[in-house]
Amino acid sequence: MSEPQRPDLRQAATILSDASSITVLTGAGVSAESGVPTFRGAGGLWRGRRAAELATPGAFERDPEEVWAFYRWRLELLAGVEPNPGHRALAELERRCDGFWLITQNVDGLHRKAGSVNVIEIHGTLAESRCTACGFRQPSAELPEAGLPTCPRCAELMRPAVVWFGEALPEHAMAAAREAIRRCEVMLVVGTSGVVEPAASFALRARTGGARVVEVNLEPTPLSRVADVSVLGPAGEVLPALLG
Ligand code: BJW
Ligand code: ZN
Repeated sequence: MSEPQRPDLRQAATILSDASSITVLTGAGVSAESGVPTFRGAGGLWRGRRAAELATPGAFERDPEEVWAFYRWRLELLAGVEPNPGHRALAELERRCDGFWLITQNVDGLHRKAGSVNVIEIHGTLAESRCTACGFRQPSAELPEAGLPTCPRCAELMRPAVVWFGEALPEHAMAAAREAIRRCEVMLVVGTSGVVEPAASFALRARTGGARVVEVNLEPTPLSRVADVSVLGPAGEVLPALLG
């Protein structure tokens, strides 16, 4: 891309370089170029099912075997993927910026793997599982490869330590996200469809608090109306170009 010529990219780069505090909100799109399927795009299907349909307490209650098969598939997939230039650009942005927070809806751990430090995982993490009864947490890598995993403490069913629809987000993560939104001069929103609450409201909240908003996505989203500038393009190309 010959981005320096693109006015949207130039404007976004200026907004970011003028800011002394930046909060980033990422979604599945930032990991798409690492080979991680998104939820709502063409690749968001598993055995003909929408990924978001399986990420629900109802699906787990009805058919825990199927939901665990879906998550085991994702864990296997994640074992073989690496951060892409978009993740690495965000880690570099953190190194350049005095105040920096990265709020992610992703559960894939790729931001930390890329070197980001101040990461707030509002939808939990696939790296851990927790007991449905006593809350005991265990690295997902230690789960048996087949069968329904049970708790080493109380023998009840384990589940992935992620946040499903209708479940509350972890309070410590929400508190950290609120603080990050309150303190930022600029919010950079990357690769999210902007339809899942509460994250879908973060950009508006930042804007109402006086922050400028930059969006990076392949296509316009409901958040584009809130953004000062939307840069259309793949995060793995746009984010490195934004840093210059
Ligand atoms: C690229 C790209 C490239 C592609 N470069 N871009 C208010 C109003 C209406 C409803 C609600 C409301 N408040 C709460 C709700 C209900 C619900 C909700 O929001 N529903 C809506 C869908 C209508 N929210 C909840 O239930 C949340 N809980 C809650 O609010 O609880 C309240 C409560 C309080 C007290 C007690 C009890 C309850 C929980 C939401 C949990 C979401 N969980 C999931 C699964 C996580 C685990 C897992 O991964 O398995 O999170 S669902 C799924 O969606 C996942 C994602 O993090 C999340 C967001 O998806 P994301 O990241 O935006 O991905 P996509 O695929 O949608 O979009 C990808 C984007 O990238 C696209 O725009 C592409 O164009 C772009 N892209 N390639 C740049 N290369
Ligand atoms: Zn237990």
